[in-house]
Amino acid sequence: MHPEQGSPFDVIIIGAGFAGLYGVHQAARAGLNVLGLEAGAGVGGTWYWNKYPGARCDVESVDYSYSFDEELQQSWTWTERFAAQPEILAYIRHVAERFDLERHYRFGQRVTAARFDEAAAQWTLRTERGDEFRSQFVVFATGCLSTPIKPNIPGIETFAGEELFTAQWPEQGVSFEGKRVGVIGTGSSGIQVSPVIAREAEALTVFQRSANFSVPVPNRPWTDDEQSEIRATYRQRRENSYYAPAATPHRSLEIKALDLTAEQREQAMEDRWNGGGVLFNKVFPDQNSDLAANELVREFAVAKIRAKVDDQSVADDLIPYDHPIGTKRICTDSGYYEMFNRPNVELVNLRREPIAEVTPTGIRTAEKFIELDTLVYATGFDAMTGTLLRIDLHGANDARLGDVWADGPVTYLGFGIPGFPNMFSINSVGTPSVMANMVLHSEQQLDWVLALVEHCRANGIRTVETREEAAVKWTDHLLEVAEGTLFVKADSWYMGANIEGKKRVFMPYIGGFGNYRRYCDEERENGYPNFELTA
Ligand code: NA7
Repeated sequence: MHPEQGSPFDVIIIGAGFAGLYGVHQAARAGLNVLGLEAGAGVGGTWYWNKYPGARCDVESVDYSYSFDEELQQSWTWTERFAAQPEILAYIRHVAERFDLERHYRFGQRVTAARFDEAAAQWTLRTERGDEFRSQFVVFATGCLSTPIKPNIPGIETFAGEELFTAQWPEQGVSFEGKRVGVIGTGSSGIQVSPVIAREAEALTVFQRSANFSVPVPNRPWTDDEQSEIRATYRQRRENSYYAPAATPHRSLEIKALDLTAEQREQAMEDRWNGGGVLFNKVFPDQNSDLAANELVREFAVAKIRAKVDDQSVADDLIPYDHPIGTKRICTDSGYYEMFNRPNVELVNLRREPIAEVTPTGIRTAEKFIELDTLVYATGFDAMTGTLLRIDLHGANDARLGDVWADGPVTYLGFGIPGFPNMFSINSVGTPSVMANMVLHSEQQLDWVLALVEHCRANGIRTVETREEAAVKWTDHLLEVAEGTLFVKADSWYMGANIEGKKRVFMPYIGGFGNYRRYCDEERENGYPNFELTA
């Protein structure tokens, strides 16, 4: 038991990823008695858990980093344009050390239950270890993609070889030399890890249920001149990002796809393809809302896949036919399609040849048996709601979050859930987090929440709770915005479609980070009219 457990904290922030760490830093700076709780043994969040070889961010390093401290951003040097996981984790550790943040945290403390006591206006959190912590406010900075899922395949528990999850990669790393490896899953994680395994393993079999689009990452070291230029113009770069659609300086072209000539379109797509996935997903302003515009982009990407793969029957299997391009997140790879030209790599199209069973020594499909020493699960996450719903979370009147959200998640601006006073969820359902640069998004989220906490403390307010009608209206609005796009046409994790029995509803706010931020600003500037503040 820690000595602090007895006395309540002003605020407990759960998670030591980009969001949680920033929140703890700003709360401590504001003089709040803050505690951080983290399930992992160290800081890093997503980048702590997803240590698989090949893991790399698709947002440029100089954007995917904190902006709140000019000295920090001037003194840190990103070596590569698109940072790999080890460098991002080193950066997060550097930030934790620089601002002495670990002293506020208890690590290895997974929160399993949370309950609001109305009489005391206090939250009690219980962890897996059985420890309890109390606070007036609680902030869930627990990540959008932080609950990995293991597929439900017959016989999977009988596999006697090595089992690995990309989202829980062993600290000490793994050797694939001389091994026969199977990778299940072809989203961002499977597409990044497979080429690395292929280079080392005796044989690699990729089990693909749905094909995805992937754009090669145009990674390279930053030159000294670029480093100087970035440092000189960093403030401006951030200004250009704070109200931008994806919280980076990059925007789509202003002219609609069909208003350009064929040559102009081709050139635009080529330029954006060469800029990486997060540029290619927004070449034209109408790309994600108009099927004809989308089809042009799709055809371009299909031609790229065909040009990379020698065997056109394999290329046929690698081309997605089930969703408009971009409505599932476009992946970022280093040699994924080319990998299928190697003699030691095989693609199994599970749509044509489903897995019949996993046995102790391999996988039997409808057509053959594949012997395996190692099975890698890159099978995704119970996205956005999964982590909160796995906590036994009770708000006012003992309401359980699982019941309140039985018909789908309802939030006001993502932060507030009606019936759950003094509780804030970060980068949640109803925010553009997963569509934007998560680091700037996290800064915005925590700044907003901590300003509200400060407002409460300055005005003697004991409880703050979002109004139900505001949450319903916001949730209707985000669905309405989504309905105007092609995103609702895909069976994506944005829609909850990757989890059996999960309510199918579009979860992120797709109207852009800048617009979302303006709604948040307005709420704050107007004195929080959509929250019930009780003295
Ligand atoms: P994703 O993108 O959810 O990918 C998971 C993959 O695993 C996807 O190809 C799934 O196919 C596949 N999957 C899941 N269950 C099964 C079963 N039972 N059998 C075969 N294949 C299966 O997760 P990632 O970790 O790659 O990426 C998540 C995000 O992280 C990404 O969007 C970026 O934002 C960063 P499906 O498509 O469901 O048919």
